[in-house]
Amino acid sequence: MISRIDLRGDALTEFPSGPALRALLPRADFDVAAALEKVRPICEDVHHRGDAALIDYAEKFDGVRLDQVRVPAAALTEALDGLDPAVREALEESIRRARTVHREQRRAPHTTQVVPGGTVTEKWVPVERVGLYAPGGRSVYPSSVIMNAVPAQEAGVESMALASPPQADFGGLPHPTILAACALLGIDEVYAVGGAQAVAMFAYGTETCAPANMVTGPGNIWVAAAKRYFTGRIGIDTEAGPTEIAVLADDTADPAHVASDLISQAEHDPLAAAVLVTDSLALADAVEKELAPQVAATKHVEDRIVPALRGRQSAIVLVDGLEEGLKVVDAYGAEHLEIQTGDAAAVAGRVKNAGAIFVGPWAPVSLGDYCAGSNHVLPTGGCACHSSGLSVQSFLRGIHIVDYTREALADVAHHVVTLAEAEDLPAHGAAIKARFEWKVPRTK
Ligand code: HSO
Ligand code: ZN
Repeated sequence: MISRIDLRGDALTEFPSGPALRALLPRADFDVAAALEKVRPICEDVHHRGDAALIDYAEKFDGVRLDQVRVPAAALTEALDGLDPAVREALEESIRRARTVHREQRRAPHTTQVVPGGTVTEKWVPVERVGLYAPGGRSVYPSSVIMNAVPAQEAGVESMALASPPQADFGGLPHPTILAACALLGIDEVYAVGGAQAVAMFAYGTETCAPANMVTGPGNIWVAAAKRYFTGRIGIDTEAGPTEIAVLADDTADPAHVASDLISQAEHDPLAAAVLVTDSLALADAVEKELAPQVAATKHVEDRIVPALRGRQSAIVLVDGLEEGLKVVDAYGAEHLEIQTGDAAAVAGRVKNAGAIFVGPWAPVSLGDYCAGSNHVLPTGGCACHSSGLSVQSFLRGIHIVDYTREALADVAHHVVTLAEAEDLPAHGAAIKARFEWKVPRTK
């Protein structure tokens, strides 16, 4: 069901590191660059034809002919009224916990006195308008609406709109649980638009949808490609690739729990990655034994879980000890990393690359997906070595405010002029000298 990669001493002469180690580890093919060429004409069509293009693409890709792309307010209220009360309660708890965590990520302005009379203040300003994307089809995740909206709201983003594909089964509206989540979060500007065309709608704006400064939210490869297409023009969160779970475990881990956690993320996508890194052959064998019956007992088996576990992106990686295990998980840089070892908190403290870390037996990834309070929009594909998950910070811009007195400028003027001359930019120096009767003041 799942392949093995043996990195133990008797299989290897020397433990690899850096790119050599990364090359040995499994990863799905997710070729955003190739998809880019396909989304370019769609994006440009939306640019030129606006809403008419969006309506045509809804017919072509989603099989519904819409009169308008904006979802009427009444549809949001209706969706909330029709929501299962238990689901409503759970979503509300998820929102509450996410708010508790994200509220504390807000940033206050900070002033540094560099010299007497010279200060630099960093103030934090929210992005003005954000477009959130929520996938439809296989992945209708109201939890992802929460994970995108809450940090934006806590950052103080004033204008927020959501796009999600029209569903033929629901009269051309986005899925009702997505609409209900919007209603719970106070998002009233919603569009029945999916895929790359939704990103283009936010990037360029159309007759009904004002352009946004930033687009966030998960999606398929077309959404990722459209985000890449517009990078530089708008802000994005990440180009979300297929989801990943890595578990670093030793012989103290419960194999049934490790297996169920691997399966839980394999459930998302046939390209989802499930990676177990362990120094215990007994645990590896026991987890593998657990997989078959647990897989057989769940849903989404043939279409997602089996291909995900069998795929080249999933494996059990055997190592000699925890030190090597840590090297492996750092080289892999998982979206989600569970630590199921003795003294898991200490081990977690040593991890350098992961989107989010789940410590010990009682913090499975599923908890983080819904109700830990943490964010589940996390870097995939190894991007955890340079990027973070979504947070309040993602929606803020830090702006430096430079404030110097005449004396403070005079004090440092000769250095500025010297550096300007060293860079052959005399006009830079002149901008200083002009303020001091064309001399370089020397106060010291
Ligand atoms: N594990 C997914 C998020 C998700 N899980 C949504 C369930 N619903 C990526 O972090
Ligand atoms: Zn999940």
